[in-house]
Amino acid sequence: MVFTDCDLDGVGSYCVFKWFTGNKDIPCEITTVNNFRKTFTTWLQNNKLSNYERVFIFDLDVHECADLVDDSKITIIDHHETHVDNAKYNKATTILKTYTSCSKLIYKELSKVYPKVKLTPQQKLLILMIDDYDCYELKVPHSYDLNIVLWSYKGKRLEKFVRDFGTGFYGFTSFHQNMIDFNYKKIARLKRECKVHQASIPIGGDTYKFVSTFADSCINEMADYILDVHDGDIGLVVNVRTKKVSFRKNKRVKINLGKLANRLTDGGGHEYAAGGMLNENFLEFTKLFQPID
Ligand SMILES: [Mn+2]
Repeated sequence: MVFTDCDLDGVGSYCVFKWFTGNKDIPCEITTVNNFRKTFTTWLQNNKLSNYERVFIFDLDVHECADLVDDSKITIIDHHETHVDNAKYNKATTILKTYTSCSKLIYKELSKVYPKVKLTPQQKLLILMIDDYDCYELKVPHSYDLNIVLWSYKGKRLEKFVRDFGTGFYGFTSFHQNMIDFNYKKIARLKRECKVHQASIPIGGDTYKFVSTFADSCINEMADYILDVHDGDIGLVVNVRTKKVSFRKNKRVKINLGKLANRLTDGGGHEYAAGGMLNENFLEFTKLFQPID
């Protein structure tokens, strides 16, 4: 049984794991860090750990659920720095390393365990694309579009991704291309219509230019856009629908967004991408912002 993150790196981790183990039908549930406790306890109501040879958890910082997952039946593989720093497990088997993606970490680790398994160029390309997207380098062609395709699926995302890319990346079909084109049009509209606010905030001896906007989709794109157009240091995207705040930054800025998101919004994440909740503390913080014409 596999539990994995619902994002591109999470579904990719599942694919890579299947390639190495050769198991075709491994049951899998996708979830998120925030929903993991609920997903796992719901699953436990109808399942027993003892009925499974092994249960894997990929690409999820579950250190706050150690009471649930610290079991000798469980293997946890993750690349998030916050997980590496805070992990306290006694019984579970773990591979926790700060890495650009969990998919690549699984590839590196399982290559050692299964030296006879040789992946195809298309499988390796898929890992490369997912890794490139998860660390948001965006140097590998189409890694960005691959993520759009995943999030454009309506329901059964994991199953559809495995159907389309479960043997590696062989290019996009016209069906995928339509999803990608539709997304670019939507982003162009959101950029035209968005309102931006800004504030200069001193943190630890330096002053940072914060820019913020509202959006309930295309969060990365909108953050990049406002950072770029208004030469911001730190970009915030507020999603009023989900009551979440996303943090992104200009590459030149040396500040850990995971820690900042934790302080401002009870959240967390990576150095370069983080998120949290739209809480009282954050609402107070937004009073420092002024609209940009
Ligand atoms: Mn990841």
